[in-house]
Amino acid sequence: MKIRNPVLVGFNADPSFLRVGNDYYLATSTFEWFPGVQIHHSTDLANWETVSYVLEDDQVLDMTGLEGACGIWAPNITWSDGLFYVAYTIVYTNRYRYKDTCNFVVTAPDVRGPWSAPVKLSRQGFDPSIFHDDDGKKYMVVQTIDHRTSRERFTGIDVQEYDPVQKKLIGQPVRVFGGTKHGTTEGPNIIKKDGWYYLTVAEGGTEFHHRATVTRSRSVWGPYEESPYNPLIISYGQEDCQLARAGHGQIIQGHDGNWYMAHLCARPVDMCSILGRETAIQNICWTEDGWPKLEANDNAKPETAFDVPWDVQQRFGHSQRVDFSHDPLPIDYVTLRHGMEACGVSIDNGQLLIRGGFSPMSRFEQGFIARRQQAFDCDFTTRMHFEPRHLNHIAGMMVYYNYDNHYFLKMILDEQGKCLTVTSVLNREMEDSAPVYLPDEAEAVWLKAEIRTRELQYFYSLDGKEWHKVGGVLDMRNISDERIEGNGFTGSMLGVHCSDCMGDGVEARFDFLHYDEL
Ligand code: 6LW
Repeated sequence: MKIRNPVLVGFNADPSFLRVGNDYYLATSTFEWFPGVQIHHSTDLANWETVSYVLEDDQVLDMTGLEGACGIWAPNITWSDGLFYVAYTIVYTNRYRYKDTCNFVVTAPDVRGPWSAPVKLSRQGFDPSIFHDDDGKKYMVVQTIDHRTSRERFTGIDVQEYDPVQKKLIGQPVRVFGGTKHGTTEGPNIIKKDGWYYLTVAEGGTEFHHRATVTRSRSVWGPYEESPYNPLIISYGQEDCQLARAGHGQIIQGHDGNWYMAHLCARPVDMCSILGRETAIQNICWTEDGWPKLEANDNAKPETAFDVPWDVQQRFGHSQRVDFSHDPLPIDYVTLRHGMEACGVSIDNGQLLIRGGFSPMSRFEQGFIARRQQAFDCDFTTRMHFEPRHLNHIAGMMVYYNYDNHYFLKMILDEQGKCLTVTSVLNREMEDSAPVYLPDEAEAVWLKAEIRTRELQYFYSLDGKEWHKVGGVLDMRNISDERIEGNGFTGSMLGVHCSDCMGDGVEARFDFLHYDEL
């Protein structure tokens, strides 16, 4: 049976891949979004469901004031002796040569938790993974960085023993692999097969030159030699390649005995990854001389489908209507840097209630809740109850990349009355559309974002039937990794927001959120 890629669509980057029995897991990065570390589960490799987040407590994951694209990077999930291990990095500062990072590991008998208190591993580098050797020893494998301008910025992969009883790293870190000429060596993970330790890394940077490189050694301590078949996967330079940016992968053996790799990819529109970095799976075979390779072709080109030897019905689409009068909030909805409660978001009397926070350009107190855009063509609709008493009471709907890049359909009270306007923020440049005035008696207003690949048009309605445009057509390509200044690691998010820039306690209520893929 053929399974279509990507298997995780929309912002779902840096996959770590695990099988336990007949269950498959993927862990993906969450950056500044809360809760941290998303766990996806499948039994057939085709249909994946978000089953949990690892870091759900504000005390355990403190991202107060962190810049966009900081926070949780590249988690790694493994399993040993009845326990799941998740290693992850919190990136506090990411200012090119200097990075302030901290690497942690947590464990749990079930991916749904409860997870142990985080164990601090190290503060050098990022993308830690845990390797469980068959002699019972455990190791942290991590990428490293160098702040000297005379050196490569990413300096290679270190291995250090981890003692699960003392819950700390022991001995000294050993540099086991310096990376290849392609540089930006990151995302390391080790598997053991036929007496070889195979170290897979991402190289070339997560943009269009991204690739996966595989190496091996007879000892966990290296030295690791490069595969003659490298790269293991690469999109760059491939003809008619539907999955760009392929790299950052992990190989596992399926319950059928076949081998599979999950890896990062993107489907850019005019070189703009609007849906962010996604996750795909490829079939892996082993050469006679013991190297893993893509089964489908000799060019290491990512394929848009892979094979499994079992029957499967792949489900597509993520349309979802949440009616707060009877539905719980789905796991897909996330908040910025803090949990819902700290963000002033709650379900109250059958409505979603957002207590106003700081403006959407702040890194603090965001009265905002959002979900991923997971299809190029979709509508996002809500009905909002909001009574602005001031210009600085603001609420509405956002198509959001980060604080410096978003399109906000917002309601305010200006000198002439209650109105809707669209504010475009593109790399901090702000522009407002002409206000559209609402009748004073309008008690609720429907808001809609219509997204058609490159184009976004906002609408409002007073009855949910007759729709009127607000502002002009907006360019969705601006909501992408490539167009935003600085690191672009997330993707387009759709949500509802309330700002209280007076500080007098204004709030907005929403009856439903309807995300509808076409
Ligand atoms: C991540 C690194 C990477 O930590 O990008 O694509 C970084 N690979 O491994 C942020 O996602």
